[in-house]
Amino acid sequence: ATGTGHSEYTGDVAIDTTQQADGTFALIDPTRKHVTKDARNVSASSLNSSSGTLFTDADNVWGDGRKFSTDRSTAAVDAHVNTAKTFDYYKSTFGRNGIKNDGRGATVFVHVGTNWDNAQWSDSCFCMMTGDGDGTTDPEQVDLDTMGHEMTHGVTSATANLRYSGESGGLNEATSDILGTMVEWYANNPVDTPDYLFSDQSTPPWLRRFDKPSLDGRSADYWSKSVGRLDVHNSSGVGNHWFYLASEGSGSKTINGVTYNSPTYNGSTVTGIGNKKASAIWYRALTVYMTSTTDYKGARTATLNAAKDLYGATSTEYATVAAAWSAVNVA
Ligand code: ASN
Ligand code: ZN
Ligand code: CA
Repeated sequence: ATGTGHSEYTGDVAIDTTQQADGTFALIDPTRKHVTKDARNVSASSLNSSSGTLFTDADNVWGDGRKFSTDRSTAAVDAHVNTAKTFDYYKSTFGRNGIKNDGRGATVFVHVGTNWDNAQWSDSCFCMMTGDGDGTTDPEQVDLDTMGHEMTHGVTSATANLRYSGESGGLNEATSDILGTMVEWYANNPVDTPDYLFSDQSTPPWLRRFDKPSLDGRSADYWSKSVGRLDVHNSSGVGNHWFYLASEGSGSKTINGVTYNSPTYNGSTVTGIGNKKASAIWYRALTVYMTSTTDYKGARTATLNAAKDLYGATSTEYATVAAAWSAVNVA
């Protein structure tokens, strides 16, 4: 069935639901197969896929469109439709049928924990878990790039399975930031304009950014031999910065009203190939060439191999991949 959702972040949206035997509608996506549940404030570490309660509704009109809503189904609208958008991005861009490419849908939890200002993916639960924000400035963690980020952790687990520590952990996080952001570019929603800012709706003005990751005060702009000792959400900066440079190039640029200024390690000027090509190269590298122990040097090789497959060894795309890695000090 198709319901109406009064979402928190993108206005009124169509929402795919399933009518049950008792006539009520449930947040079960009939084609993409994900199921959205209320975790009832149980913590992330205590949840499994049978925890919580399925959202049901009599008239198939959901939510009240407000942040920090007392209507618990409001965050569920965003989580449910943004998971659907992420599924559609993978299907239409890469022909990928869900997280494991087997059509299986995840369980999506909202209202996890108490004032839990976070979201995460769990392999063991095959779940996405989202918290309610910090209760003051950060609302529910169910916006599109966040849901794209978390679902992408599932895709990474099912493919390269990048180990979640050291440089491979930074690459795992960068993969989720990059492809999660590409879901936002795919959706191209005028209410959530595509950008190179991550978690800009749910952690305003943004949690991380791609043009100069160090602007968050923690992330690395460039590779160094100690980069793998940073938290994985900060060593990811090297990969995120590569993605920005490969997509948009170095220097200053205003895109959809946001001004970016991207520096290079070696003082070079990089000209971008656009984010569709840069992300297609990353996805092929992830799914064909990267392994659990790939480090930044290995990511350079993996993306060059992917660029060679997609565009040829003498292409502008191949040369740009190399130039962008050199510009983040991965030689
Ligand atoms: N939001 C974080 C992530 O997806 C949560 C975590 O680090 N477990 O990376
Ligand atoms: Zn992550
Ligand atoms: Ca964003």
